[in-house]
Amino acid sequence: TSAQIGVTGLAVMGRNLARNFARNGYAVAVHNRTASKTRELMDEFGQEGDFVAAESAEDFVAALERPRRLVVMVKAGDPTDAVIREFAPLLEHGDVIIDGGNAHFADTRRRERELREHGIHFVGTGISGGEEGALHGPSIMPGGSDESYASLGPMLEKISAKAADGAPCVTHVGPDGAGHFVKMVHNGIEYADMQLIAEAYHLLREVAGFSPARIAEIFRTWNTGRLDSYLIEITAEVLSHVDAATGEPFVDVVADQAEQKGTGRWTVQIALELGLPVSGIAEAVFARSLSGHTALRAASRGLAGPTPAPLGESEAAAFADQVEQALYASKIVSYTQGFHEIATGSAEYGWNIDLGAVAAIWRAGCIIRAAFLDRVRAAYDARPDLPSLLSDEAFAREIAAAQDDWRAVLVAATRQGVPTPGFSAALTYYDTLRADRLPAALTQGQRDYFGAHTYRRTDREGVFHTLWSGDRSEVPV
Ligand code: NBP
Repeated sequence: TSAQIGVTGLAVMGRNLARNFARNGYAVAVHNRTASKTRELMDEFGQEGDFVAAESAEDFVAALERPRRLVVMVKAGDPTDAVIREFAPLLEHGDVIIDGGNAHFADTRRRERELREHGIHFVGTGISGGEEGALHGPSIMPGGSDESYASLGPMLEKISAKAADGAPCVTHVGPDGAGHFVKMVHNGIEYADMQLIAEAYHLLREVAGFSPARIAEIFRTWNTGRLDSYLIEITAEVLSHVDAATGEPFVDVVADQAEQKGTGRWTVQIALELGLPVSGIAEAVFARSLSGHTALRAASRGLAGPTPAPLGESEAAAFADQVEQALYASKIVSYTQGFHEIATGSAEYGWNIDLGAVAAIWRAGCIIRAAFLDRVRAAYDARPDLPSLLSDEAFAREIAAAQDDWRAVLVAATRQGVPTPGFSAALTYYDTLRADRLPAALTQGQRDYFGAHTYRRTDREGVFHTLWSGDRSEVPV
């Protein structure tokens, strides 16, 4: 038999992706370093479609029709390089290696360059949606050459999630590392979305004094409006879950130390390198990190501060509406920052990424899927050179309507001592951008004072320095 596509690496993601291809009518070659996993897949799911099991790399490659298409779904990092080293010598000019793991885009750029020298296309592909997405339709973010997308695109379109309008959630993001870069920012935005939702929950719990079950109902209501999204939906599920062992709300028996695998951190690291203020995403990464500093938290528990006093019933219900406004406004800011990072990465690396198309392929399949993304897409489709999502008239109008409540929520949070790093960072970003004058002028004065770092003036062209330790006259530089 000759298979149209092959998948090597048959842990949860690879196995489900292979089954997804097979269910869509493709003949799929399957391979795994440990061959017993290949046999398990055949035993359990072999009936689902046209699979070709291969135990050796040679058999795997021989099973593929040309140009060969090999999907690599192994642990990101060194394992990906090991697999490439194993397979590349067996491949021929025009063959395509698709890396569906969570690779760092800089690694993808290096691998693409090295393989291109041997005439092999390397397609670094972001895949979001977890196990379920891989099986039933993920959001797919492929990078790489136009030629590789011509051969691969139709297959990816078939297995991808479909948005409500039927559009497949896959687009050719751009050359080399573009797909993995966009997947990285997707995960950064995911961190921010999750943090903002967590803060909304915390406020409803501590300031409004609601139970997890009641908060679950509030999230269910929000999920029928403009916040309609997968993450809001699962939040309601998690909050309404009761622990079987204790009968307590599940959220009260889980250790409050959030972990992370690293893609959110990459988003912030790269943003720092590119000089980009992704403060909301950074606060989300920091919030997870701080939650895990248990010794520091224990040592700080006795520090002074208010004890939240829950509101009365009618005030609490009104407060919940304000929290919805704060959450929505903060979400707009997170996406503003994330898309700014994609636009900047695209310019830096010459990827020419279509931001509207990125928003469109996140509408289904992935973790941040949301009704909201239709709006983001519309904003960029109307104006591809939009300087920022906040410059979109519709979003600006919504924030204008939300901002009083957004501020009121932060006042209440501050007064009651409930931490809101995400909401606060978002509002600070917003107020910074809209300010006529910033105290950065003073910062420049200080820098010039201690380090002769010079400054520019508002009224004249040129660069200047004041002789601070002399007669304080100004000299042009
Ligand atoms: P894992 O990340 O747990 O990787 C396990 C697979 O890697 C196994 O098939 C294993 O083979 C193979 N492997 C390793 Br480890 N080292 C290898 C080597 N040196 N040579 C060949 N194969 C090697 O699997 P996963 O959770 O399915 O994720 C796969 C990729 O998809 C990762 O990059 C992940 O970041 C990404 N991803 C995961 C999700 C998710 O929700 N889990 C979502 C989106 C993307 P063995 O069986 O022989 O040990």
